[in-house]
Amino acid sequence: MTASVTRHDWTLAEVLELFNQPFNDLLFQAQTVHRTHFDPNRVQVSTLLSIKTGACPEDCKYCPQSGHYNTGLDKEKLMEVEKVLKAAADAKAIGSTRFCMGAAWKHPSAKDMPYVLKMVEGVKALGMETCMTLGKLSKEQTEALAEAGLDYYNHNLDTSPEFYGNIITTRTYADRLETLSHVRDAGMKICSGGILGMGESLKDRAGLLIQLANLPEHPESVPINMLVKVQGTPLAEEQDVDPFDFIRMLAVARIMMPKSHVRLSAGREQMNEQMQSLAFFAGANSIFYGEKLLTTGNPQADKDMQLFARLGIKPEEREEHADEVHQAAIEQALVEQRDSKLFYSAV
Ligand code: SAM
Ligand code: DTB
Ligand code: SF4
Repeated sequence: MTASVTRHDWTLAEVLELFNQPFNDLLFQAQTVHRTHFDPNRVQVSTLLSIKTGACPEDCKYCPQSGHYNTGLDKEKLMEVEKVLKAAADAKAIGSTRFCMGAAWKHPSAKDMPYVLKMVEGVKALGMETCMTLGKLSKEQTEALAEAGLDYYNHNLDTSPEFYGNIITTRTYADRLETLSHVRDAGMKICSGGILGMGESLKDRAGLLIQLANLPEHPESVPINMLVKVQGTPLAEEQDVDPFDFIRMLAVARIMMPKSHVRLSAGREQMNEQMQSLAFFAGANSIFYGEKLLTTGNPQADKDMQLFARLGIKPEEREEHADEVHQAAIEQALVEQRDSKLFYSAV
């Protein structure tokens, strides 16, 4: 197989073969593909904000925001536009280039759409890339978001079609595919991936990647989440994913979707730095940056900058100004690292 070919006809047998290679062979192949299309020392950084939290009518078994489970989460109605723009400006100031706004909705309502559109316009005006994840979209809503300047829409397939019904019963797989096709038709970029650690089999992991890679165009962004186990959700007691199996998933995603950004997404707080560096070697080249995901924790920004500095990784740029901000953040992190003698922590 040629390392850099973009394909849309993956079969289960082929993908299982990729997964079942010896670990070193898989990582070498993934890193080779990665280097064909990307600077291996650049990682894209996005920041998340929950613009409407909790009381979601959907029953996704992994999700702390579902109204079906009692997770003790503080519910919040749609945030004011000004507050969202302030959070975006803060994210930009620490060097994030993309701002992702998430709402715990089945779908946006007609009443909420004007506010959501203003958020897109405002974040765009700050010079950041915009991303939203608001649930199912109608064709008209998708077009309005594209017109307002939305760059990316995040809508995860989450798992294979076969396993999906064990996790979500209130929204179908076909609904999700339909939303993704509206997003494409409106000319926006797609961010779509899934979660590991929900009790799925290797076949289901392969099945998810096949669904994503066999779309007419690969999603530009593929978030691979490690389940964040939240008390009160039905998946709170699921078994941990073997760290090497998680790395294998990233590597296979990299090989199957060679030109997509693969995001080392939720769950980084539960990963040590060695595992994260292996994830970057496997071809992950995007992270969520900032101390909170939507409702759960994420590593502190300065910790991430220190890790980047130690690995010689630079945040991916989108404009001149961001360059200066990132450089300053990296220099600051290096100083802090020296001060805390982190260089010697491995001995
Ligand atoms: N409500 C919208 C929807 O589901 O389309 C948008 C927000 S939802 C929280 C976005 C994605 O976050 C989900 O599709 C899922 O993949 C991921 N997610 C949610 N809870 C998670 C958890 N506990 N651990 C890992 N990923 C999670
Ligand atoms: C994605 O794939 N992961 C992000 C984003 N897309 C919206 C969300 C992760 C959520 C983790 C649980 C929480 O913080 O609520
Ligand atoms: Fe609602 Fe999204 Fe959570 Fe599902 S993942 S319960 S749709 S917020």
